[in-house]
Amino acid sequence: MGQNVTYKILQDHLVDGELKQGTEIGIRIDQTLTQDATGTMAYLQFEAMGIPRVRTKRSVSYIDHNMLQTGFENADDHRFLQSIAAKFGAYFSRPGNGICHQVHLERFAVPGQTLLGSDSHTPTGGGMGMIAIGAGGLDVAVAMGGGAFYIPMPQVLGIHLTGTLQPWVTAKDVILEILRRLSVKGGVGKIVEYFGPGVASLTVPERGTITNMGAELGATTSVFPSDEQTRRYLKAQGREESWVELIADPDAGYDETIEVNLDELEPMIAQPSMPDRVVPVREVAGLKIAQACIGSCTNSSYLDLMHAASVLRGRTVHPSVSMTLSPGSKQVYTMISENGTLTDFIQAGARVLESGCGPCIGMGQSPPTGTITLRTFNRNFAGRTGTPGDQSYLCSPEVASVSAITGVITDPRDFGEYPQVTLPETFIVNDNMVVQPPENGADVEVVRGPNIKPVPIREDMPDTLTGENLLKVEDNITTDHIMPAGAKILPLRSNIPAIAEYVYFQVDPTFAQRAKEKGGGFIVGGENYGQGSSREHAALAPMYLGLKAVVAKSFARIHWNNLINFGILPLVFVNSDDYDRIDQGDQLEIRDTRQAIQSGTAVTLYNKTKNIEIPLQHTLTPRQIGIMLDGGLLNHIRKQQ
Ligand code: MIC
Ligand code: SF4
Repeated sequence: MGQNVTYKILQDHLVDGELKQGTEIGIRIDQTLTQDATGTMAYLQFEAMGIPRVRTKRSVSYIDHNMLQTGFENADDHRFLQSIAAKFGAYFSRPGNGICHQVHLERFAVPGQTLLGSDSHTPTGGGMGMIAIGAGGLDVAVAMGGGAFYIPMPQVLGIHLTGTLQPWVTAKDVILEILRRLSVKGGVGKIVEYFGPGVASLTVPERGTITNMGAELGATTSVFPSDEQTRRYLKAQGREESWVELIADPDAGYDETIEVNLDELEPMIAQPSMPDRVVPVREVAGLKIAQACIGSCTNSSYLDLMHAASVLRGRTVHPSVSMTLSPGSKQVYTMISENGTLTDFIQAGARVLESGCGPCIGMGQSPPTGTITLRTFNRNFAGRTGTPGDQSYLCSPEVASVSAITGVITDPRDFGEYPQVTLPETFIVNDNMVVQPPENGADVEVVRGPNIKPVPIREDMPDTLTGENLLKVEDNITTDHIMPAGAKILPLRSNIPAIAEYVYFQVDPTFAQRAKEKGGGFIVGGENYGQGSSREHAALAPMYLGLKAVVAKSFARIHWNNLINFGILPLVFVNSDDYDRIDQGDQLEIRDTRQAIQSGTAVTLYNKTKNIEIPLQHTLTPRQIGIMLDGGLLNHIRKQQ
């Protein structure tokens, strides 16, 4: 049988294992990306490994998240990242150059290659026919050092696209429809591959919107073929030489397929506070909004902004709405400025921000209390906007801009004729905001601000894990619950002792204090524990507070991996009902843990308070067992050296 695109790229990069489901594979990583909120840790970890220079084909360090600089912390981090990139041979994308995923797609993504990024939306690169995966900073540091990246061999879910998008229906609606059908855990353990006649009409930026938000399915990544559209986009970026054709063999199969007919789609919207609470826009039309934000790595491409601008042109944002615009990159910003479109935004009353993540990660622009905010972003997790009790809806730039004018959620098909916008023949290319590393960085001095603290490291795993169940949580807990972001907390990403004070802050503000007083302990969770961001701080900071194990019904991939990397044992219930047999505050114990995880998959949890035994299991591979025993990946690597 022929191969699909996923198998072709994985096969080409396989360095360990075989492409057999249920086993672990190691793949070679061609490119890495980091951003500033996860990058400081990633580079500190890379430094701790003692490797003199990155060994990838290309590593890029971006500044896009922590841009507010309300104190010295972010600015110090920027200087640190610039100097350490020079030292170790990484390209440095300066603040103002744009959001990592948008810029990477424009300037660095190469079909057929692999990309590992310390950001969960790295799969945006799948729009260019890459296997692009999000991971914790430590995994990215290992990949920068030339190490393989390990994943359980995923299933390939084929999404068969037919038809073409109708006026006012966009790529965002495609992925929202898929989220509606599959839910935020529908992609766990899978790579989503798009195929079929509907693929050809989608441009690379549109594909990027779809693969970007595939992260919200919990998928390992998503990928499109590399075809004539890909060639066209690369040519327009002045990079045609990077193009290779990469399409599934005619007789290729998929583990599972679903059908999406683009002709039948309509404008969709995700309701608060999960990206899969999707309904057609018309079902919620008429709700008053207070804010409309255009931007983020999902929807801030040239095409997105041109569509939004043609709605705004000659009109005024509704008096009760505040509208923001964050162009995805300097390239996009320059182009809408040169063709006059920026004026349309300014004249309409949009508040034009810099090129970066901005409101998407709660760095400013929190909406007013008790109001609806409409965002073209990918996540609407509770509190992410920075306003407690926020009502954040996710939609396309078309829906956001039309609604910004009317003041209520509006189906854009009621608005008038759809503005035709086509991909430009050539983009304005100027990489003057990307700093190339020197040939030899040995003499470069790394600049460290006072907020940059060393990475804490855990001891070897003890034989007995004992302590209190510090917290019991529900299904679909996100990393935003575990380790919130936003303007107050994000600047502390380089300082684990300081950021640890905010672990689970919005769920239970006493958590950090209790964890410290009790000398650490356990957390009990439901399904899909740790979905969302790749931030390893959601494992690293709890580790610092003494968290020993997380017992859940199931885990999200990146967080599960991050827990292992930092020596916190992730365990699942054999019988989900046993979730009810542990309460917060119960005293728990696992004996002979070292022996237990090495000799099989069964682990017994003793609930001392209730005097019962609860059967658990681990799904660690032999490689991961070694990491756990050594108290985490950094220790493990050091011991091996
Ligand atoms: C996010 O969208 O949540 C982030 C901020 O980009 C994160 C990374 C981070 O927490 O630094 C992500 O998606 O991985
Ligand atoms: Fe930035 Fe938002 Fe994209 Fe995360 S999802 S990389 S915060 S724009």
